[in-house]
Amino acid sequence: AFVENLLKHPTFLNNEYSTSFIDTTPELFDFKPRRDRATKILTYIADITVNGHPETEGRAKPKAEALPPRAPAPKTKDPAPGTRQILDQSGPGAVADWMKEQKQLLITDTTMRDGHQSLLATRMRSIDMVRVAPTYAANMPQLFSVECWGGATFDVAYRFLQECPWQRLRDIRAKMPNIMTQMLLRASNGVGYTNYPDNVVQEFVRQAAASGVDVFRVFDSLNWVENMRVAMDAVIAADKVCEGTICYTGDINDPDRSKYDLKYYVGMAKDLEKAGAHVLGLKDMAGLLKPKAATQLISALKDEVGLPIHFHTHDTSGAAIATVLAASAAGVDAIDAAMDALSGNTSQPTLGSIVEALKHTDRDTGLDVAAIREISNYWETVRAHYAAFESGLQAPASEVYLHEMPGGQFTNLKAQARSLGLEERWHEVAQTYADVNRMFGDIVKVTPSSKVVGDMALMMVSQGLTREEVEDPAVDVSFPDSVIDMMRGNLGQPPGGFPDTIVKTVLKDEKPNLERPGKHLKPVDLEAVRKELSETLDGIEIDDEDLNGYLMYPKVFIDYARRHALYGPVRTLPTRTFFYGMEPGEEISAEIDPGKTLEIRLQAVSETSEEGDVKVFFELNGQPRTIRVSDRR
Ligand code: BTN
Ligand code: 3PY
Ligand code: ZN
Repeated sequence: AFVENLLKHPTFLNNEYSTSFIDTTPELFDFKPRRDRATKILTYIADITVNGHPETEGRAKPKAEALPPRAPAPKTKDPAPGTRQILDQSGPGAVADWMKEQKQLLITDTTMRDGHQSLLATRMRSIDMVRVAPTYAANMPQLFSVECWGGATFDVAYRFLQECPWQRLRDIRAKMPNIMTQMLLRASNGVGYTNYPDNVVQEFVRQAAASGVDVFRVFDSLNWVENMRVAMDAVIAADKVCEGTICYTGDINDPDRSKYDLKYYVGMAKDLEKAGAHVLGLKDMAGLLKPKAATQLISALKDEVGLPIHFHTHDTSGAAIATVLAASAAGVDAIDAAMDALSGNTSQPTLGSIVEALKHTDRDTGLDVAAIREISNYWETVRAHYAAFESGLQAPASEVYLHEMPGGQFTNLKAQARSLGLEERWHEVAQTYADVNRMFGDIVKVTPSSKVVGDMALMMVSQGLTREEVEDPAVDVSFPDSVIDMMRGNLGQPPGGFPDTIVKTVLKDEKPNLERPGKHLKPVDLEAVRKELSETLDGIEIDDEDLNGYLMYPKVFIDYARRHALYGPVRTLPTRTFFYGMEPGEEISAEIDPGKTLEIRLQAVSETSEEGDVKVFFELNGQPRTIRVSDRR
């Protein structure tokens, strides 16, 4: 009866309905409105066209002449076999052996993960990646891996891009069948900011492997190997490549930073080898490893550890390429670089320039420089559409050796400082960040520990507090929640523990937990959570990917799922349309299923009615459609 009722409603007969319609005629919606996906997408476009996208409001706009990105043509329909075939046919141990046998420097392309995370606030949409994946497969089959998942991309996909991160992974995997995909996993912190129960971490790794991750770079934000085992074991059980990773901080040659000396790193590497890593990751998230230190560190690790070594750095200082070349000369097996157009500054060093530097040497990468230039030109046209998320960073800077902020955090913290009115005091924030690090006992700073240091630094600068004042028991300080949480031991322990002074100042009489946090977290009843979530979302089916998304980010996932029910598969829209809507007369297409494409033309936009509604007139595959949205401007 309700369906009839709805279908006879004059608004529906006119094909005019909108979100506000749902609000104003609730009696029709005691059952689920089953609007088709095309209508949902049109509703989204209409809404953005009229009201704008909250994420780009007030930000720089792409140039009107910025072209829709077109991927370079794949050179062959039949891509040469690559590392993925070694993994699938012979397993992760064979990948590690193969790495050690290679003379050439192996290269991971980070453009689809750390590149845009570090330069464009992680805002790159799946469509811009998936479109070029076949070109990677055909034209760059010698790549060791493509880092395209994990880190901050997981929650940003749901939270800001209204798309499913798992679908991104499956789509890239399907279109790039010969190159290993790689993800960044924060060990027990998953792809979140907190320690998850062991079975949540295990389930997440199982699903990531099933959906298409080949290489898992596993790190702990305090370099605590004890806290990495659950994640590492899960990767090993899934028969994927476990890259057990050291986070590099300080300077091995600075006597003032002797906590993080050569011996420390070699010791940690041996622990990771014993823990079952197939590959040793060396993650220099802030870009602090200097060329001479790279020579010493890589040589020592090669001598003392049997694993192939994979080096990751950031070019914040401008010196990263020198470090990469030193690491290469010292025998590092693989390194990370970003395609030229998304490289440099807080991102990875420049892939094409590394390949050129090694040409005609004994570590010649074998990558095709013409193919690199073509793909980089593609990324250049993609980047133009993300002007709203550019940081405005003008130049590399040696100040990174003072503050030691990770590349992925730098521009974020700068934006946070701006929003607190502290933009003009950025150098003070940088100095305070360094002071907080010392106050916390000189810790590794990488997600999530870096966020804790950043929260504390911003609080101190905005309240005008010095380290001495914070440590003075007579001064009453209200610490950020993240600081209290870390001092309680909820992210684990740094080497040597946190200093007593700061623990007592923050926790007063409360005793911290010095054991592995996961040891005290109850396993989650996965099927009970699935059922509950389904009920919250009006009975929709919750598959394993959804469940894992929810376990990482409950609120973010629910908001995403609710918007998805309203707006449909908006990931299929071109990036300009997604962020800015359409202009009258403009035509776009959106492939909502393989072979099922919507041709959408925006005809006109009406004036705002007295009720505050705007009519947006479309042609959908040649048929007129009108969508009404409320004007919230
Ligand atoms: C959000 O702010 O909710 C995340 C981004 C998705 C925004 C969509 S755009 C159309 C609609 N209007 C809003 O204000 N939010 C959603
Ligand atoms: C992340 O965890 O997202 C990082 O990029 C850390 O460097
Ligand atoms: Zn990084």
